[in-house]
Amino acid sequence: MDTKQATRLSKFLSLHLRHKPDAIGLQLQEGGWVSVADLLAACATHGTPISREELAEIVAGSDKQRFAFDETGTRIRAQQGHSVAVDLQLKPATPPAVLYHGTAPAALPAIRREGLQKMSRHHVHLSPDEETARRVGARRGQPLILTVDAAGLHAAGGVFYESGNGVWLVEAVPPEYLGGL
Ligand code: HQG
Repeated sequence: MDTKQATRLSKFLSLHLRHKPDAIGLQLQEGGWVSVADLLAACATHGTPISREELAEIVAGSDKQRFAFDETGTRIRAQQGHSVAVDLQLKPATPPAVLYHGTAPAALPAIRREGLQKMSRHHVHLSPDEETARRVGARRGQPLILTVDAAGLHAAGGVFYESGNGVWLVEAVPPEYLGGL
């Protein structure tokens, strides 16, 4: 499979495993899982046939490890980024002292006022390093990188989760924990 095709299929999977499972007749189970067999059947029925081998290649090759199989290999889920109601059953974890968030300069006035909000997702997404944050922010043009005093927010009761692919998740980041504003 070439990169272009892998990206196209990965986007199709992201759309349905995070946002619109019902559009291809799927329902996410607890933890966000769907059966691999059901997923492949649904993809085929909806004009995007994917073989098991291609699916394995996409999961293994995803630059951000967007998807994961369960331990039996019979179920799959998106590791983060959902907008549908789903309990990923992640365990709270202690974050590194500093995390990063890449955003667009246009969002800055609102972020100064309200801090980082989860917007349409379940959590605010934070990156473990500046480079990753830069890539996230660059999706919206010239990126602006904010630092997050994760240790401070954690000490103040902020609950952090690690998504399994290095993305840190938190309900919100009040402005006083942000640097680079
Ligand atoms: C901004 C992708 C105004 C926030 C990425 C961001 C990531 C505010 C946008 C993952 C705000 C939300 C998540 C406020 C936050 N006022 N704007 N108070 N608070 N924002 O896409 O973090 O490729 O929901 O800065 O790589 O950009 O899909 O979040 O710009 O890991 O796997 O509102 O999605 O991963 O945008 O990206 P998003 P994000 P995938």
